[in-house]
Amino acid sequence: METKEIMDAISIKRSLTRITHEIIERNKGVENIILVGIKTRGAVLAGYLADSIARVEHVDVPCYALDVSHWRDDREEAYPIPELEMPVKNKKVILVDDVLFKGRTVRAAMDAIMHYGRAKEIQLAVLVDRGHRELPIRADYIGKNIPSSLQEQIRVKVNDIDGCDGVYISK
Ligand code: 3GP
Ligand code: 5GP
Ligand code: MG
Repeated sequence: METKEIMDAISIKRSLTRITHEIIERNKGVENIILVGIKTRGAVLAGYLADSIARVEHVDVPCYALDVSHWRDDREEAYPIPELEMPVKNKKVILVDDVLFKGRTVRAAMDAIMHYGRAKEIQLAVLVDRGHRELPIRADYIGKNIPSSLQEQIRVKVNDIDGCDGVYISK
């Protein structure tokens, strides 16, 4: 199996810094914004974005980690609704995930957010968009577009879990 690095720690940092500025520009600041990262690695990336926003705007944006298993359409067993205090009512929710592929995880995440309340708006930030959508879903903020074949695998590593930051593709 051949593995190629497509983003190193510095390029991930630069992408997240750019996305930080895009979020601030589009929303004219960060008032009323909350970050919701999809577990597992999306939640770590949401934390990185929160740190980055704090550096630029000097505001601590609330950041939550969401497990969407209960709302997925491809799980045989039943998953309970996670006990999570996540006030989304009237908030601009920025969903964060590592890889956007078929779009089904984001669909599940949107259902999850609706469960916790009526958000004012939901926006989507992903580190990697690898294409192959099966649902009409697109990201508002993209670290890197990585056109991929269905046979390829993209591996996102984050320091807290994997000991380093990087994105790799293997075939
Ligand atoms: P994550 O939860 O940290 O995002 O789905 C479990 C893990 O497997 C995910 O980690 C994800 O990164 C990784 N993964 C790699 N390839 C795939 C894939 O094709 N589909 C899914 N659902 N996960 C994948
Ligand atoms: P989707 O539901 O859009 O097909 O997949 C999105 C979710 O599945 C993301 O949370 C991501 O973690 C995981 N995923 C899907 N494909 C890949 C992939 O090629 N690489 C990695 N790292 N994760 C993937
Ligand atoms: Mg993920």
